[in-house]
Amino acid sequence: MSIITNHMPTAELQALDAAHHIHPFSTNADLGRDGVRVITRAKGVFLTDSEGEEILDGMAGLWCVNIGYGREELAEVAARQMRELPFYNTFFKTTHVPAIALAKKLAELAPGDLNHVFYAGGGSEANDTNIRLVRTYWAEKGKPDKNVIISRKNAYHGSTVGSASLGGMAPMHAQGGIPIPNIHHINQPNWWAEGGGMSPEEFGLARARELEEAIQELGEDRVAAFIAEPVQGAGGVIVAPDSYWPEIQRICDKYEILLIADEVICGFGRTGNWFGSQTLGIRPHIMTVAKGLSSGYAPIGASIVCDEVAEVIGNCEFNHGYTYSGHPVAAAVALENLRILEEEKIIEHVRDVAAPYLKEKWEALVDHPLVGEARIVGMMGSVALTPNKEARAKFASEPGTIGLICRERCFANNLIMRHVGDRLIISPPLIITPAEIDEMFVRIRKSLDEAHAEILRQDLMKEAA
Ligand code: PXG
Repeated sequence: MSIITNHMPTAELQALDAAHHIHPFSTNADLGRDGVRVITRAKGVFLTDSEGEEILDGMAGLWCVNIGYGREELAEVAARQMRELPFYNTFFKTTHVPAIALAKKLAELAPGDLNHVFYAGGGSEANDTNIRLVRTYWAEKGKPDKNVIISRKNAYHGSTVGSASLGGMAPMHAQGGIPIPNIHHINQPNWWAEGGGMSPEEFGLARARELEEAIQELGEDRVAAFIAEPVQGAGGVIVAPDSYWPEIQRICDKYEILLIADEVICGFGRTGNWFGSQTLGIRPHIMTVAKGLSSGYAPIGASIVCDEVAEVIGNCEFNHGYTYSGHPVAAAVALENLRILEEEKIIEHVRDVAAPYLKEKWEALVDHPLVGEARIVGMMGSVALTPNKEARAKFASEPGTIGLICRERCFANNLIMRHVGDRLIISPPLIITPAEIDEMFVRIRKSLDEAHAEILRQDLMKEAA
């Protein structure tokens, strides 16, 4: 068998990739146009590709490499755990030390009485668990019809059948026969795009009250849970107006609706606290976690569940579980990642150093001719691109055209920054230093200037009718 190494020519790797590798959320045409980028190694906040280019990773991998790349300790823990116990399951009255230790640590870190952990392989699986968990909870309490889960349009909760049904991404719902029944979507609190003539505060209240209206319409006895990301990530880093979350909390309390906070992106320091729920003042019954739980070094996710839900679920046999629930290597790696986050005071670094510095520079981007609003919470930010700031106008071009031009300039300048439609987003590793933030902004500003010149050259600086 031939061995594929980092030392093969890029073109050969690209050809093999094109021949055999199906990529998520990609068309062959997109991948083939100028070839995929082959990443070979990484250290700190920098990636290296097969051409030897050093790329500043403004997305922390995929919102996950919170402690940065290249931490030997995690490699060592993984190797040690593989030698000692590479696998054992957690079914059939069995457990192992990494699963126990990580569950105890998560119970300590999680707010309130979120003291119980059901493991999964990632965020999508954990959200699938949540669907079955909340429905089983209400069925056990004698309310089997209390099985509707309310979610939001433009939310992202994963790619499995269940989690994609929870998500509110229309292009995902257009494929593969989803959503599953009894998932109901309300509108998102995206003031910039959808706020019309309302103030952000009025709009936040109005959007939160859609939850109450939905509960009243569906019937209180039908609604099991509401799920939301504290800050919508993949939807474009949409930060709700301040009035939104207190009203959502009031409504969930009033109607006895289980609140699920999807912390897959917001968890483990991203917003300046251990969890986004703490930053936004939310009291969830269940939190979905993944990504930053292991800083992406091993695939692992979990549902962290409050005492009451865990007790009721424990009274029945919850017929649910994954081979890799609590995988010992992944759990050991996650535990070491949490040790580093805690002992190196990375969340304090975010709160006191990195996030305030990033915020100042990020919000100053509104002086750029392409940028309408700049929003940021902790280490996740977005800007809305617009041809007319005062009118909060959209571009006349196909949505995403302008965002893609900007992203391509970022890539060309060795900066990974994403676009979601005509929003640009960042979510760098939490360990980024002020000097690295300075370097990131040199690249951001250069990329935006080049994109602006290109947009003018193509005569695209035009408002939609
Ligand atoms: N919930 C949230 C809030 C997420 O962001 C998931 C669940 C699913 O997790 P897994 O581990 O199954 O992928 C996610 C994942 C993007 C992008 O384009 C975002 C995610 C995944 C892939 C792409 O921003 N988030």
